Amino acid sequence: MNKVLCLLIFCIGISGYAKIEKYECLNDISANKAPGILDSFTASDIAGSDLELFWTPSINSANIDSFILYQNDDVYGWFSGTQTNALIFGLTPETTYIFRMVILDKSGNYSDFSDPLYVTTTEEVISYCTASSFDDTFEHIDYVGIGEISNTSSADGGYYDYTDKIANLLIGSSNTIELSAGFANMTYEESFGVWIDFNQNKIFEESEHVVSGLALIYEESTSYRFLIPNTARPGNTRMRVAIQYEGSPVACNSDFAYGEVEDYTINIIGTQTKSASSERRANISLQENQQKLSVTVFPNPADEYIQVDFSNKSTASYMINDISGKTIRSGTIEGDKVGLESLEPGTYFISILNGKEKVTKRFVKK
Ligand SMILES: [Ca+2]
Ligand SMILES: [Ca+2]
Repeated sequence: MNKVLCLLIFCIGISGYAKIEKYECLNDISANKAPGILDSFTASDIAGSDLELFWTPSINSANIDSFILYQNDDVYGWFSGTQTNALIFGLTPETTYIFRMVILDKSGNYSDFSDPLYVTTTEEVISYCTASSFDDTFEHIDYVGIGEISNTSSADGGYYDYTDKIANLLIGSSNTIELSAGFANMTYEESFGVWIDFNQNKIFEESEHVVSGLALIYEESTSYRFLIPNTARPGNTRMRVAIQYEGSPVACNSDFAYGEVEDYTINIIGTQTKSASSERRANISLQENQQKLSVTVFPNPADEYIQVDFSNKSTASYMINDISGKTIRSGTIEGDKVGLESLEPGTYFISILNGKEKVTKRFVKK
């Protein structure tokens, strides 16, 4: 069985019969020239509907053409030979998924499957935890200043939702937040805490605890500096500010005695970039780094069209395939939009070709 036919069956892989064929086919190929599998294959940031995968090939990446990622029995996507991570989204909460990888080397050989990686998504977190003091009459947050936010307030009843107040901050930037405490009569020793949900999973992890300090100056703001990490997800992000009398505040405490909690919004601007430990991908702008043809498709999920933003503005063509590999539509990109009329709701792959290079992105049609 030749490789093209093998791959076709490999991609179809829907019926039980086809799965058997796929297995035999890949073993036949890999028995001839197996280019190696993975040294590591891990998942992190596992949430209710998304997670991130990281992998390390066991052969020199210079010899790898593509990684083909499987989610259960379906092709999730093709990734360039230099890529080592991917954000997987649209998952069902509390469900176990099996991820496997196949490597296509630059000689056209397909590896066998990698060892399976079993990942169980968590319970979906619908909303942020509550936090509120029992009594804010003695002390309260009376000023929060960061970016465009400059909010003076009184005692708000233990908690107040100021998420309509938005500060635009650049990813990777160092920032200053100014906080001050207000008191009814006399001053007390208070502690501030600030959390920003950088990975937007609706959980304030300790790694997102950006400010922890005493509020010592009555009715004068105190400045604290913190960094927006390169791994933060772009977009509107919840920031929680708390003040507490005696002891350090925690992000989720709806029953502490004295103090106040306020929530705000930080709009993180920019693209997630490669950090020292990992390279992360934005959930809607699947930009493949280290490729000459850099492509971003959005919105995702899409409705009437997807906008294609690519680095090389020369004439480019496109091809849309469904999850089975069947070509649904192809043509030349006019402007920067590709219409999705008549496409049934579901998952598709769009390939952008500029004559020399090809980049494939996964998207969802609503
Ligand atoms: Ca207040
Ligand atoms: Ca978080």
